[in-house]
Amino acid sequence: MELYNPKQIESKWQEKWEGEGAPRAKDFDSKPKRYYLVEFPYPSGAGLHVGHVRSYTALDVMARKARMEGFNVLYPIGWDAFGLPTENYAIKNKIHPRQATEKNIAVFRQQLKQLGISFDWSREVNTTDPDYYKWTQWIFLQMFKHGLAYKAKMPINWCPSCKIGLANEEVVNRSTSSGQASVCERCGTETERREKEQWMLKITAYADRLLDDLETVDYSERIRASQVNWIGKSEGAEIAFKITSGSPSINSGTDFIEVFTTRPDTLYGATYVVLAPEHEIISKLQLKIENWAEVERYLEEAKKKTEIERVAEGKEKTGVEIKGIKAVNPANGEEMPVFAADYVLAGYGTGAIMAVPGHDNRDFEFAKKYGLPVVKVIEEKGLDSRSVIGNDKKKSENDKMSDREDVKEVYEGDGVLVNSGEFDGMESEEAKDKITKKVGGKKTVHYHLRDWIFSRQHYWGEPIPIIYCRKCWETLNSIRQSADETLNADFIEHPRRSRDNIKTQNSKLKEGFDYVVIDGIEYAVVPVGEGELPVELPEVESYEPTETGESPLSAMEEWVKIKCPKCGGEARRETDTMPNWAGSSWYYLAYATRGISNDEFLISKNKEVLKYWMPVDLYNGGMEHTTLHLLYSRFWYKFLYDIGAVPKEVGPEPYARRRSHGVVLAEDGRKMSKSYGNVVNPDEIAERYGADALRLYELFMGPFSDAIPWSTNGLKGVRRFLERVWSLKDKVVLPQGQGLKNDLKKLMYKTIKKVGEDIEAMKFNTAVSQLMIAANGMAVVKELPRELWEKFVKILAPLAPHLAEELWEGLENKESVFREGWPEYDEEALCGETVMLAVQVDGKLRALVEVSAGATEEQAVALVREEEKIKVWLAGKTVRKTIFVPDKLINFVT
Ligand code: ANZ
Ligand code: ZN
Repeated sequence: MELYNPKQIESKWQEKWEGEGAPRAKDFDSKPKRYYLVEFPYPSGAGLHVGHVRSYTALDVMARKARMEGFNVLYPIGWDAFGLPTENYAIKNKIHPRQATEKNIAVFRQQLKQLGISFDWSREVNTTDPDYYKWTQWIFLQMFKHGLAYKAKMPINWCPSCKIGLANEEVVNRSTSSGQASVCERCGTETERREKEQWMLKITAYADRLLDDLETVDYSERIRASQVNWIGKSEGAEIAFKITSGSPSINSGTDFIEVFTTRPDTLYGATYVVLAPEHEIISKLQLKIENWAEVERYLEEAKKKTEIERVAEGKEKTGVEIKGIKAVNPANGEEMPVFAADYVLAGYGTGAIMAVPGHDNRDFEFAKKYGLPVVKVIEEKGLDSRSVIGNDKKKSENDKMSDREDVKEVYEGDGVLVNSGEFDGMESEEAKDKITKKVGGKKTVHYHLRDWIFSRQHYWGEPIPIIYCRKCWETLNSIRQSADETLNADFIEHPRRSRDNIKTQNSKLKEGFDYVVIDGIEYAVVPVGEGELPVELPEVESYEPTETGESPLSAMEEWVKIKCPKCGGEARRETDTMPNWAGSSWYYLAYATRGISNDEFLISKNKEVLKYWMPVDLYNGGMEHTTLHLLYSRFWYKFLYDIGAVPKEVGPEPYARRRSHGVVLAEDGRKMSKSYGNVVNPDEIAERYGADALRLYELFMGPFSDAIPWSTNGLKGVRRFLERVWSLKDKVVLPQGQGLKNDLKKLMYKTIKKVGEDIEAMKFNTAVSQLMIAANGMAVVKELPRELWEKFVKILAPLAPHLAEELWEGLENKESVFREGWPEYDEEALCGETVMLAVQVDGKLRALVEVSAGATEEQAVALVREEEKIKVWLAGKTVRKTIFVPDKLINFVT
């Protein structure tokens, strides 16, 4: 008997699939299309991860099956190749990042081919290819022209050692002696926050549509919920609190703090006001502040923390009272203290809150620490106040002060108002509106979603195609001055509201007045002409960031200096590059338009081909990309749709269905990591056990969306299964004489049905186990009819393609098994199948009843209760519980 030799089999078939056998998607083919998409990898130096294998194999199974079913399948792959790790590697090893990238891609490509993933390699894309990023830059220019790209001063994470601005994703959280700290990913130094002019993309303009359109797509619930949370739509009101000051001589009486609250119904319970440390009004009121030195010290401290640290749950709240000023509660005229505290964030709402410690946990913690009063103003419906207050003695209604001291628990829900003047007895929902109205508040909606910081001070990214021109600025300046006067007036009125800031910025952009200040000199912002794209990355000597934190490109004087495309004057280039989220925001369109000349990628003719392929039928990727990448790419797609780069017929969403695979953990249950030394290398596994074994094991390891630890035993089990399948071929008899043996035939039908349905439902683990059941069934017969064996090989093919091809060829077939149709099964034959169900009453066997196999509990109960024998035993009794084991047993507990 010939032994199963995957190495030989696999390299043989991989070679065949390279040439004529290569799977190709055909634009405009008359067959129905299927577009399967996996997140393209970042070609890191570490090579392919077993996590990639899980996702890529799963969709490979679906793609291969769909081809057999007669679909024109697009299953492409490419490289998301810009990014910091490659840049760091290049700096360390003194090679060009492009060289490092090419080397890594070659390794990845080889690895993927060795796994037998049926990608259409003719459509490969690479985000670092100038022909590709030309279009990434083109999209940026369109956004700029539509007022969606603007420059603003933003707080960034600054590494004082590397002298570089880091994006949030480049900062890691680490525990230090002083608690959690944010440190630089490169060097481990604690980061600070700094303000820097950055390019921003206005994703918030799409917040509502990104939220509402989730209704029109099929995303798993986990993914949908995390998108909803990330967008964080929050409806509430803005309410103004007047500021008074102890020294009336300098009190102009016109200062207000505007707060954003989702709970205006709790206004009577506000006992202090909190400002974010960055709130502009603090410095504006400096003259009135009695403890300025102390306040300033606190503001400095707050700068060192990241937002994540600031809002971390359970972290001790800090703050400082701003002495010398008070805020007036507009509902009851009570004066209350004002604090600066970093649990209030500058970038959300108005950057100021009214604190209601009786009904908000964060405020409660803070109030306890600083000895501030806590007032209960909401009573849970249907409870008396005793249980809410958590105190044993019930207070008399008008004993408000002592009520304040006794509140020990926070009630965050809605309810009925108390201690709220004329609103007592009203329900929260109604009171929200009425109180807002009474105090002249304004109903508003805020989103947790922020605009996207789009600048990076790195080399290895797409250059932002913008030019700064001094001469254009001078020409425009005279017009600008008059326009600016009105804009400035607006700006002074709402200095702290970033949204207004943005509006100002944008109206400037639209009118062509946008400018930046570089080293104290103003320049007009001029977009690079579309015909000049791509703006290619220049060759630089060093990829290290500059001393000032500017991008390495800024040191390239010959590249930076350029003639202004508008006036021909001396101008300079933007030296920031795009984040590595840029190229991945539209790559699914690049695959679909791959057959088109690069000059037309997103313009003109391609519309038809996009109509043909889009939307993506199924997009699978990591749960960790659910918020950033998935949201960013939906945003870019919607924008392209709005400007007509994507045809209307495709609809406003790029992905019809989105799923996520669970992480593959190490055998020890921890995350795989070089530092733990527990990384499983897919190459080594494929070498030792075979690619088919690796594929099948990762499909079999557990439910697709669950995190699963690696198990070498599990892998060995799968390998033994493949060996068993291999040995079955020796029992095949051809041609077969009489009809198939009935039970074997049924088993095969059942297997075809289950494997097919499970693959579509992405239940790969149960599909594999059904194949195992079938193999066991075939192992016990002496002769295996060829017809049956053929069916088995076909349904095995998408999962273990190498072995299936070899077995198919062994049946003297000339063509690939993937040219075959997906086998059918006889539904009726399956329906006819019956089993004997053991029926118990109170645990005692009372009858054996024949029911159709796979009957549900409901069906079985209905049938069984009609049986005379059972009727007798159940007469006069009530069934309290039914225990049902499908196809085996039913037990009535009375
Ligand atoms: C008073 C109040 C009473 C609040 C109460 C809550 C409960 P979401 O739902 O996340 O939008 N808040 C507003 N701006 C903030 C900022 N910049 N930083 C930190 N917290 C801020 O949360 C809205 C609530 O979070 C607002 O409603 C405000 O506290 C706080 F019983 O106002 B609330
Ligand atoms: Zn110019």
